[in-house]
Amino acid sequence: MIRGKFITLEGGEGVGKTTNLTFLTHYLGQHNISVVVTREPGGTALAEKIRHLLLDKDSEVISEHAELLLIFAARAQHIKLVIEPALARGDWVLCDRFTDATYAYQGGGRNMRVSTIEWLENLVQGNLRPDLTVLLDAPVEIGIDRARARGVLDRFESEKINFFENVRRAYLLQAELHPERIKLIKANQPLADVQRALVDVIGIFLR
Ligand code: Z5A
Repeated sequence: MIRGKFITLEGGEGVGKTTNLTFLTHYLGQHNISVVVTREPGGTALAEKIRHLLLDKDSEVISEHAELLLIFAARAQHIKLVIEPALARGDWVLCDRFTDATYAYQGGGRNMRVSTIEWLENLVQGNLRPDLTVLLDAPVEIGIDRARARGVLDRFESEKINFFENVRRAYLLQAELHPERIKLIKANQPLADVQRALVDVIGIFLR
């Protein structure tokens, strides 16, 4: 059995990850590829409970270490129950955010040490890394406006603009550090253009 591909979508608030994940799922379906669509934090019953704790705006103050460890606890569960079994049976996994989000939000946004994140990444993931990561990038105001248009903001979305600028910077640094894996697509262009770029990037795996 040929192992499936592990593809992640990343980017700040409202850049269009969910919209493009749906598009990509249909596109791969047309190529007869069996796809598991999932997200982080989340993807299993326990990990979804952790997601709820992390996004709850009315919770007690969550310490930065607690936040980081909860994210990796959810990830450990997600990898074991969903991601690894799917890849092993030959399915492709499309995941809305993964560990690049931890480098961006906890590393960039919360200013946590990169070496701590790396240590947890190695512990929880072993050798597992995405085969491809699409980074949707747009000026933070654009994404925030799109997210706010949706209504109630969660615990992350309630952060100040400076936080999101730091998140974006950390994402761009990840792309610079991993140019083979991370492909950047400008998200502040018409959706049809974003999706054309997405098809180009994914095409490498379909040949
Ligand atoms: N988090 C973390 O801190 N550390 C971690 O390791 C991980 C996560 C994994 C939950 O993520 C939170 O978890 C996240 C970081 C933290 N923080 N926040 N916030 P999430 O992925 O569930 O939440 P999100 O980033 O807020 O996703 P989102 O707001 O749903 O955005 P999106 O999926 O990127 O966008 P969308 O829903 O596809 O699009 C938003 C709107 O824009 C929608 O109306 C679209 O129709 C529209 N859109 C999309 N593309 C376009 C273009 N090109 N033009 C015009 N309009 C567009």
